[in-house]
Amino acid sequence: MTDTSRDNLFSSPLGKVPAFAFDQAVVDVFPDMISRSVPGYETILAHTGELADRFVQANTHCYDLGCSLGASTMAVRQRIAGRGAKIIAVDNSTAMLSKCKTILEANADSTEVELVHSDICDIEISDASLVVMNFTLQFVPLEQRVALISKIYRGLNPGGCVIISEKLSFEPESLNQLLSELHHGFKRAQGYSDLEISQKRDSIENVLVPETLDSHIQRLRACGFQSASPWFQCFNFCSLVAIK
Ligand code: GEK
Repeated sequence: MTDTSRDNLFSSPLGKVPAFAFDQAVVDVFPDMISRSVPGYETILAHTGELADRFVQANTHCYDLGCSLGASTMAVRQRIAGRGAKIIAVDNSTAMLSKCKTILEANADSTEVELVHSDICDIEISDASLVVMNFTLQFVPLEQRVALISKIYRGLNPGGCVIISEKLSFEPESLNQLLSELHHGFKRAQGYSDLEISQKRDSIENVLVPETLDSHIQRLRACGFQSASPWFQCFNFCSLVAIK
């Protein structure tokens, strides 16, 4: 990895820390940022592929909602060759999508991938055997989350699967604090300084709004998913699977 792709966006004192945005500066360091910030990211990607292998049906649609640079799309694509399925990868950041296109073109594969520039709340979901939302729901305004999960439920074929990976919050606050400190310990071990950790936290506050595991499960059930469970958790990061 070259120095230019190392995430040092928050390494100097910024004075007033701006609200986090998925702009070109973030895109340029994104793979390094997400792998040093999200404990279990590689495991979640690998098992997104594993779940794709189990759930993706021939000639159906797979959705990668909040695809960023296409890491989840590629994890799925590697495991579903020859099924005639199509992956629809959606993101509302132009900078992300443009680099994602370059990366996907450099890693050509027989499975068709359609890149869509849109808010995931505005797209149609149909004939889906798999919907992946790896670390994206947390950026959707709280009041839009029920409608989004309901839309996913309606768009999935019976037996279809949604994967939702998220940062979690915890109750009571003392437990939230503990899990958050363990996460910060992980980031320190990955080479982030205390200044970087605290400025990133200020920047992402109010942009990334985490919920409790209970809230996720209850919403999934209320939207129709009777089968829903976390399959992975490390500190305050979790991945859930729900089946229609
Ligand atoms: C991965 N899944 O590497 N509509 C569309 N895109 C959105 C929206 C929205 N409403 N809100 C945020 N995004 C990826 C990682 S990153 C997670 C996902 C993170 C997009 C946003 O532009 C960004 O690309 C992505 O969701 C979240 O497996 O950075 O923590």
